[in-house]
This record gives sequence, structure tokens and C-alpha cells, in this order.
Amino acid sequence: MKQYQQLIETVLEQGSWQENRTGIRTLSLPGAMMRFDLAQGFPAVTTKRLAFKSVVGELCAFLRASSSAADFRALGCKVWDQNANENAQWLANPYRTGEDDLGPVYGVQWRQWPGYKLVDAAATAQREAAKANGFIEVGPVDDNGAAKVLFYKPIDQLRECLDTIVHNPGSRRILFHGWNPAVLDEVALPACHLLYQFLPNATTKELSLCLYIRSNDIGLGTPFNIAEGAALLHLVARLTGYTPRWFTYFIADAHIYENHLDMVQEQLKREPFPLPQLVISERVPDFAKTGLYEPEWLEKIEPSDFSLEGYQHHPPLTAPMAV
Ligand code: UFP
Repeated sequence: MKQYQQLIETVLEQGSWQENRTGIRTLSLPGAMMRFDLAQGFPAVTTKRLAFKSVVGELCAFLRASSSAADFRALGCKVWDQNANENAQWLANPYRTGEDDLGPVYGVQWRQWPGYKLVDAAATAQREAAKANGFIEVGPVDDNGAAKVLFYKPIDQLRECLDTIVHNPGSRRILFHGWNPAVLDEVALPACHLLYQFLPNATTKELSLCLYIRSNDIGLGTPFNIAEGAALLHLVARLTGYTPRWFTYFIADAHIYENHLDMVQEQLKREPFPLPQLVISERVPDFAKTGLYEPEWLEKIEPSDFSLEGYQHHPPLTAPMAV
């Protein structure tokens, strides 16, 4: 995890102070990248303790399309409590349904992206094609005087990625998106890690992932997001018969909050330990061994199915999260 230390150094050296909605200034750098070779180990931060249980709890909640902080807590992840119940802007949002509600955050978009189609009422072939693709006919719509029919389908983007990895690994279109402009006004937090693209190689049987993050809190968010993306890549590889390999992590607004400076500087003084290994429990089917494609494990997986072996780390460090 030298790359994480290098990222901290780069932002400290090249970043500029910036104001933002949280009221806590950040040292910000536009554009940063890290690439991890998962064959060398799991990219857990070692210069402090990684909240691994919380990471895999959040991942499982996303995979189940959870939209309540209570569901995240039940899976061992408390990081959504403040966003659900302490952000004044969200508390006043008319879409918030009550305690713990987060709105259609990440996992809802990953698994149930609300997809719509407006088709000419007279275009019979198009209406049949929409239905054949699983769209449900909602009803007639007057579109500026033109007779149209509205169709709806909750799109399971992640499941479609797995299907494509298995059936068409040469595709360069295997991605899922968390940034849905139609729901930005009804979520507790617009997606930060928002674009995931899988890159299978059918020859080497290696699966890689590129992740784009629009805004990343380097002190608290980055170690968490790296571990979560890498765990997702391991899981998808297991379910599709691949070996996880390159995990490339792009950040647009890379920032360090002013009240995190001590925490990140302390980590620069610490020598990183060798990386641990991620182990996914035996009960989760390995497509490469069974030959059976069982994508329903995306929902069935439990936080306890993930464990870190040989994780050596320096003492924990904490700092307040900017909400
Ligand atoms: N943030 C992360 N990673 C996440 C997440 C949030 O770093 O997974 F959900 C941080 C980035 C930023 C803040 O500091 O939370 C979100 O604020 P904004 O929406 O203003 O970018």
C-alpha cells in the first residue's frame, strides 16, 4: 500500500485549499490514479487498521439494494447513520420517508436502476421488442401531441455485467453506473464511487476492474473504497470463473480534510506491512471449479463470507467524518 502513501504525499505537495458544502476545508487535487495488482495481495491499508467488517457489511447491503441505514447496521456497517439522520439538508428533503431512510443510494441503482422507454403507440415492433426485453407497459402518454406508450423496467446492471462476463467476455461494454441524474434530488448522498467497468480476459482467465470516483475523502473514504472495490472484484471473479487481477482506481476530486491532516501525516511515518490475502468462504460457489453459474450469490453472500488472512497493521487512527 505504498501507493496510498504516495497519494497522500502528492495531495499534500500539489493540492490547493478549497471550500465545500461541509464547512471543513480540504486540500484538493484534481485527478489521481492508483493501480493494484490483486495477484500481489489484497489492497488493505496497513498504516492504520482497516474497518474490514464495515467494508464488507456495506458491500453486502449494496448488493441487496438496501436504502435504509438500519439494513447497513444489521450487516455490520454504521457509516450511513450520520448521512441518514444528521445531515440537515437531507432531514428537510420531502423524499425522506423517516428514520434511517437514505433514498435510492448506490445499491438501488446497481440492482434496480429505474429504466424507462417512451415508444410510439403505432410502432408495434418496438413495443414488442420492449416487452421482450422485460419492460413492463405502464400506459399511454401524450408526448407533445404524439401518442406514446411508457414502459418501465428496474434494471439489474450488476447482474447484467456478470451475464456478459460469462457469455461475451470480449465485450468492452461491461459496466454499471451509480450516477442517475433522475434521482439526485431524492438521495441522502449522490454516489461518489460511480462507474465500475469489468475487463475480463478470456485467454488468461483474469478479470480486472476500473473504478471512477468523482469525490474521495483520502483520510477516511479512500482506504474503505479501495477495499470495497477489490472485494467486489474478488466476488465477481469467483462467480464467473475468473482470477481477480488489476484493480485501477481513478479519483476526480482527491481531497484531504483539514481535520484529517494529523491522521494522514502520522501514516506517512509508518512503514507499510506486506499485504494480506482475501479469502471468500468455501460455501460461495467457484464457477471455475463447479462450472455452474450461480449469480444469485450476489444477494446471498454474507459479510462473514469474507475474511482477511495475514492482515498486519499499525494501530488504529480515527478522525471525524465530514457530513
Ligand atoms: N466519500 C468518499 N467515499 C464514499 C462516499 C463518500 O470518499 O464512498 F460515499 C466522501 C467524499 C466527500 C464526501 O468528502 O464523502 C461526499 O461529499 P460531496 O458529495 O460533497 O462530494
